[in-house]
Parts: sequence; structure tokens; C-alpha cells
Amino acid sequence: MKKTTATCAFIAAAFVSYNASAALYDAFLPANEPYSYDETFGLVTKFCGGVGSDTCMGIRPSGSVLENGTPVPKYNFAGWASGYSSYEQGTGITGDGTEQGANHWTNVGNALGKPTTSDTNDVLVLGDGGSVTLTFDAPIVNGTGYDFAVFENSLNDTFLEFATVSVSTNGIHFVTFPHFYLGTTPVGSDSTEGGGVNDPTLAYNLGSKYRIGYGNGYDLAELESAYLYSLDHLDNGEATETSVFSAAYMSSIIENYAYIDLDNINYVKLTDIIGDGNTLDSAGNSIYDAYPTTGTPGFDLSGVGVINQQIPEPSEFAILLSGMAAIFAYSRRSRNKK
Ligand SMILES: [Ca+2]
Ligand SMILES: [Ca+2]
Repeated sequence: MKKTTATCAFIAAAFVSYNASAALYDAFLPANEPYSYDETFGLVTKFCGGVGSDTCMGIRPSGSVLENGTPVPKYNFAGWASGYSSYEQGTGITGDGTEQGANHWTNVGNALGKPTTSDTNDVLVLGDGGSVTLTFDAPIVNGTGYDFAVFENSLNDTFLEFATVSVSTNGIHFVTFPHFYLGTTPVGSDSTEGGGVNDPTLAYNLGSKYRIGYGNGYDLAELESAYLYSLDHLDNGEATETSVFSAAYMSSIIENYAYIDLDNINYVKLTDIIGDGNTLDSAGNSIYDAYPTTGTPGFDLSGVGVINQQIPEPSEFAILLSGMAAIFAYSRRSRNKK
């Protein structure tokens, strides 16, 4: 559903005349981030800001976040993406305008391990419409708050290249995080004066909206919320009037959610959004980011860090060994008493 301000204002005027308290839409609100909200419409009007803003939620690879401009320890990264199951290279990766050739930018190894806080070359370029699916040494689980974070390489707070973020347990069925873009006009190409500039407060869950060295957090619990919301707001394949999600997004999450175990996530997939407006967010609205760009087009993945990781069950062999050790210790103690 495309929500233009003009239509909303018209509907609001008609609606408010007999029910002033009810919003037009059933809100879907960020669980872990500050936002601004319009009660009349039931829509978020502004998400949290970029690095340096009061509302920045970017996470450093060290786990610290900025509070009043000062890094404060808040998260512990248990691990980093250590492998990948697929890399579907998007279009337009030539390396033109960089000192590296195209082969450097398509090396998935650049996106594994701890992300850089300063080397903008230490990234995997997805290319326009490209995607990569990363794997981990231990599954990601749904713990308190953010469970993992995605790092990009933007040089500043406004040149943002977006991607959708999806997760999977089995590597076949993926569920995409609800993502929103509130802007309504193209931002242009980075090769034109003033082009490619975006506003982080317009974006939610779009890969990373933070500059290099700051990760965008993801909370697996939000997928359950989005699934339950979708069950309530998809009616015979159509979005109900009060739904902020599009029918397409809700159909996709309902189809795939049954295959997902939020306490056993083995795959994180990033898919570049071609920012010309043809790709739609979870509300069915256009997403705009710098387009066209040359050389290293699309999302530049610096890394994915795991905050909440499954603690491995001890193997049967390990249990057997510790059992034998205990018996041995007991028999020694018994012998010594004699
Ligand atoms: Ca969580
Ligand atoms: Ca790029």
C-alpha cells in the first residue's frame, strides 16, 4: 500500500469527525530504538539518527555505543561471520575510480571476521541487486535486545547504501526483517554535485544506516512481532486497511516463518537495494539511495557480528570423559584413605 501524505490527510479528516482517538493504522514500532510517532495516523514519522546524533544506536565492534558523544560499553560480540554459503554478485562492479581492481571488491573474505573501524577498502561489494549469505561458527539466538549487528563502510553519516537483512535456520527459507524508508524523492547519483545524500532518520532496518565502524543492530524478536502482526493484517492475500505492512511483505513472512527457529539462526543474508525507487520497503513504499553509482555500486559489507550466540551443548564424548575423570578422582581419594 502506497501511503501519500495527501491521501492520508484526506482520510484523516473524514475519519476524525466520528472517531478522534483511533489511529488510521495499527502501528508497528521499533522495539529498541528511539523514534517519532504520529498518533493520528499510527505511523512512525522519524527513526533514530546517524552517528553523532542524540539518538544514534550504532554499535562499535568493541561493543560500545555513543552516549553524549562518549563511547560507553554496552554489548559483547561473541563472534563474527566466519564463512558464506552464497554470493550472488550484483551488476556494475568494475573497481573503476579505486586503486583496487574488481577482484578485490568481490572477495567475500573481506566481510568475514571483525569489521574494520577505518579501512573503507576492507569490504565486500554486493553490486546493484547483489546478495551474500553469511555463516557462523555457532548459531545466533534470540536473547535480550539486539542479537547481531551489520556493518557497512560509509565514509560519512549521509552517503548510505542500503540492503535488506534476512535470516534462516535451514539455509533455504529466509525471513526478512521489517524495513522502512520514509523518504519520497530520489537522492540522485554520487557523481553529481550534492547527489547521493540521504537522511538516516528516514531509514529503518536497511542494512546499516551508520558510517564505517558503527553497526546496525537486529533483534530476532522483531521477526516474531512482524509475523504475529502479519497474521492479524493479511486477509485473503490482501492487506487490511489498518496494516502498515504491504500484502507482499506479510505473505512472504507468513510463508517462511514456520521454517525459522529464532534460537537457531545459521544464516544472515544481505541483499542490496537498487536505490532507484523500484524496490519497495515492508510498507510497499519506494526505497531511495544513491543511484546510479559506479565502480563499487551497492551495499559494501564490512562484517556481521553476533551478540547473542548459542552456547554449545557438551558433546557425548566430552560428557563421557568428564564422567571418567570423576570416577578416577573418586577412586584415587578412596585409595588414599586406606
Ligand atoms: Ca533479541
Ligand atoms: Ca558501494
